[in-house]
Amino acid sequence: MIRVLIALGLICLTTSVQAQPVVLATPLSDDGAVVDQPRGGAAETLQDFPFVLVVPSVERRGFIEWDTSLAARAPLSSATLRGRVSVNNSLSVGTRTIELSVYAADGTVALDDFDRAVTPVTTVSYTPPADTFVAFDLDVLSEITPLLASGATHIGLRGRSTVNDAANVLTMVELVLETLCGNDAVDSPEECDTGASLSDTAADACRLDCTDASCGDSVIDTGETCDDGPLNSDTAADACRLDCDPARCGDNVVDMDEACDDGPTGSATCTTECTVVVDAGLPPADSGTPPADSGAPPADSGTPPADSGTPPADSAVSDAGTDGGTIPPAISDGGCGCRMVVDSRPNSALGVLASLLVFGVWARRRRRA
Ligand SMILES: [Ca+2]
Ligand SMILES: [Ca+2]
Ligand SMILES: [Ca+2]
Repeated sequence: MIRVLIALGLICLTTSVQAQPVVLATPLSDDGAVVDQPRGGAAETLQDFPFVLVVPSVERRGFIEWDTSLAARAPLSSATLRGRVSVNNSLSVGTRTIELSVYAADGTVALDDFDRAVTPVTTVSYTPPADTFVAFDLDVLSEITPLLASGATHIGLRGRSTVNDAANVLTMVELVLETLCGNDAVDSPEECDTGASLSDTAADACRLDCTDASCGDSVIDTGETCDDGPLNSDTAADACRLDCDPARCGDNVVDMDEACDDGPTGSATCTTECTVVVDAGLPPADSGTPPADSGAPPADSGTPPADSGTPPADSAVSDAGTDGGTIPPAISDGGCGCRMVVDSRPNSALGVLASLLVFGVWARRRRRA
């Protein structure tokens, strides 16, 4: 029985613990009053304090601006504007009524804030000297959420008197923004929440707006080859595609080094390798490569090559002066332009001797006769 009670107690304790919202820092950027004196036309001067006043000769509108950049992406769970409109001059001028509005600010109170477009939130009234201030505690979530969503990095409060009064001033004002994103518990409509480890730069991390890492968040996560965020495109050449895969042949976009791209199945004119199909009815383009050697020698025509008539150069001549005198002496041809041939055969010498002997016998017989 005791164990059952302890268990029930633990269950109640567990279910009663709720993750607390995270209060976002909203540091004061600037405050002051914009003065229109004389009234009409553009405002003329600035004052350091957020005075609020309207009389026939002058109007002062009070402004306070906060840096809300931390709320740029975090989905807000609450936005509260608290403060007072206090007397700066407690003259009895009847009931004073002040309009309170919010606006997308830039962090600096300037003359052009006098006529800046605003979103009215409420009006507050009080009656000095009996009252010295009127407090306000306003839920402004529905008013500032669209301003932040449109890109505002600062939020401003404007106080404007709607009836003639005496000087008032905005005091003790704070803008409190809270979010459930970052409290380490997944609250609807969050996709994830890892508390202090939320990140817009780490791969696969839960993002600062408590959404899951995804293709298109400018971080290459698991399963992604590329991610250029808003530059991902399924139509731009060489872009990271919307599925976080790189540009490729077959994605229907002609990218670098592709002659064409008609999708994954190609077409009659473009191959699946993204090259142009050659028309089969036309001769192939000259590839610049000579035909292959068949290996057969050219047929012999039977005609010897023509004699050019020019004897080959005598290599001995070109050696002149470099060959140390080893060239044999030339044989004289007696100026006949021919070359003498010495027949060294022994039969030729015997023939000559026999001829001389016959010639000698014939000559002797002729002298005797
Ligand atoms: Ca959360
Ligand atoms: Ca990604
Ligand atoms: Ca392509």
